[in-house]
Amino acid sequence: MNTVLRSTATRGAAAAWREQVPILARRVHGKPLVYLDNAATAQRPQAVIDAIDDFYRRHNANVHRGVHTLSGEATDLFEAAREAIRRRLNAASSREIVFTRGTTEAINLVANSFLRPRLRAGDVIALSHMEHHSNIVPWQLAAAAAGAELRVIPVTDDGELDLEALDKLLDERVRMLALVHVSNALGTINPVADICRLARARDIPVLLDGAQAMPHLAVDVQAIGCDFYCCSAHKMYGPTGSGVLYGREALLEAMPPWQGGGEMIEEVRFSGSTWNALPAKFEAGTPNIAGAIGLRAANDWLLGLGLEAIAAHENDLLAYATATLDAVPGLRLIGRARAKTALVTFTLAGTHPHDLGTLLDLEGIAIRTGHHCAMPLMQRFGVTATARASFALYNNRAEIDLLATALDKARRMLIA
Ligand code: C6P
Repeated sequence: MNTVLRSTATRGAAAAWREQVPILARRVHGKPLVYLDNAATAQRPQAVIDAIDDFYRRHNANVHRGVHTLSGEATDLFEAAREAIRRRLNAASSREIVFTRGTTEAINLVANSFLRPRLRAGDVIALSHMEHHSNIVPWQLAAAAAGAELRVIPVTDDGELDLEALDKLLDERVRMLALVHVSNALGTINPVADICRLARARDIPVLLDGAQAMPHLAVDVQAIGCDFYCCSAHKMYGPTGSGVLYGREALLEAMPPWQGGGEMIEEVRFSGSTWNALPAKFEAGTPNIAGAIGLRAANDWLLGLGLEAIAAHENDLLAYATATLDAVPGLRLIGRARAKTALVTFTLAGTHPHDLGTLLDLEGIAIRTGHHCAMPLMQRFGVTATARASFALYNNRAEIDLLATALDKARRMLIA
């Protein structure tokens, strides 16, 4: 199929995908909702809403605890969700899939349980200038406790990692490399498999923050060669408060628990306790059962639509948005990496991003404005805030046209 026919076909499919997401039929300030804040959280398809509804209506019970029928059903659904995510990530075993509250909790788990016991004064944790605060602060806390330091991989003017600098920076003092797979503020897709190869040759463990990768890309943790991979259900059309830590089994096995409570133990005596097998060792307390079931439904939905078809459509949206916004007078796009997901970050001369966001909201258009939980990156580009439009599989070119028109209108109003 030639490119024009292919992009027309994917646009047709995207129209059908959109109909499966009920909230997109909403109006805001009397205008049809144009939801372009998908990197903050994506909207849920009916399939996810139904899966959670069905769980609470028909199967709700605690997991791994009861001998009764409902508990067995809930446990089966919960563990089936784990297996679905194992398959999605191509992890070697479901023991390597730990359910968490999201990416943030997954990173904190690794910083506390894996790194802290190994970290000594003078050690180095390497991370990049494009990290989300969730992939900075937990390492900062661990470094402060041990007298270790952070070392930052620079980002180029186009918003790519400086790979030459990265190569030099990974020396024998580095105990951990923590890196974002896809930047939430730039859209940059980092060459994580190459970087993991480099790190592995130097025995440096790698954690990848996959929060913004999972809605858009196929992810194979074995092919990438990372030690840890983290993601959040709500960025991939699933519920909030649910996410995953993938960890290589040998590493998870050697790590102490980081939270104590029910389910993570094998035996408890006042003289001391022993730990449950993986992954229960890291899942203290009643887990977010409906969250895991919703995550599985979201993942099934994504795979059912087809990751390749989604990528084709989103690449079309990115190219269209870049060309359209480049034509808006005074607009500065930040981040022009060669490999990007469908996300544009920008400033508009003479306007503050928050004013833009407010005026766009009056047109029914939802974007995110501010520092995007990436303050160091904002500093790198000499801004305190930007506006960000992040696209999902259900967005379309017409919405990008509406965005450009609304930006132009806002610009005239704000600089008048
Ligand atoms: N970024 C954004 O608008 P949680 O909150 O744990 O689900 O995800 C945190 C997180 C970690 N890493 C990256 C790359 C992220 O993008 C996020 C969340 C949202 O960009 C909310 S700040």
